[in-house]
Amino acid sequence: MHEDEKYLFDINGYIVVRDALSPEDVALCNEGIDRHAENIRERTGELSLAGGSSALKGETGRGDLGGALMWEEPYGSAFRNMLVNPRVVPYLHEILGEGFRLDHNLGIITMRKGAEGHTLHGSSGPGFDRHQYYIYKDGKMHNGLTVAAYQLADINEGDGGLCLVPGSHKGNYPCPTTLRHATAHTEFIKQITCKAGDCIIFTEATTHGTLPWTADHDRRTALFRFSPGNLAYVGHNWSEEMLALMSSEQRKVCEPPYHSRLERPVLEVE
Ligand SMILES: O=C(O)CCC(=O)C(=O)O
Repeated sequence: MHEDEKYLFDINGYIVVRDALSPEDVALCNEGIDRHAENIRERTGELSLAGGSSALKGETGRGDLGGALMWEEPYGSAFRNMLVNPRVVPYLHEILGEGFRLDHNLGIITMRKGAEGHTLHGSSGPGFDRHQYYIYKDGKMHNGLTVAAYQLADINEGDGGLCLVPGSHKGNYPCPTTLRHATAHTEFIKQITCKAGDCIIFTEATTHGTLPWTADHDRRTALFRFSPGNLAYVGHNWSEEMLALMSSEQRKVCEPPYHSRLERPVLEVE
């Protein structure tokens, strides 16, 4: 991670890694999603994420699709490879430290035109969240739960999708409800524009959410949540069935949380 990028992550709480996936990878992932599209669950009714906000409401819910790490070939591999993507790993080594681990199961987000947004959330102030945090100490940053969101479709200005409040990972006071609902202070909310193949990395401490989707094409994002090697947010173990599909490098990212001095395996990507 270049010094300029460290500076930008430190002040903003996020960074975009361009061209993390090739156009061929993006096409393969989209083909896999098309083949599993009947399993997309749109979050309507009680599962709505818009929190009653007039600014975030939509005609339908955000789509969630799970299970991609175990899909049939060649689709499962296309997603499993993202765990050890050589463009992205050096950023995760700097942000989370060597030995970082997959914390949540992979979630694919889909949004079709008219899909509602998601209230803004994040874990900076008030109070310290031991699982999701941003600290700068001893000349380096330390992060808890961190997202690597691979974009599988372009996101243009005004399309909606992921939004962040840059700098909010250092917040101390409670985030106003009106900002969480995107009904006030909207000049501080930044929609992140991207090309398919880019990867947005952000700390969960940064206030973030989703703006309603307005584009004619669907949004598609593969969202990985990673923790430092000593930490777990979600308390579950990966199934033997899933681990059997992983390469030895990919399995290093699926280790449980424990101290790095206990011979924790580390990815070789620099
Ligand atoms: O990418 C997005 O739309 C935000 C996702 C998110 O924050 C969440 O699902 O908790």
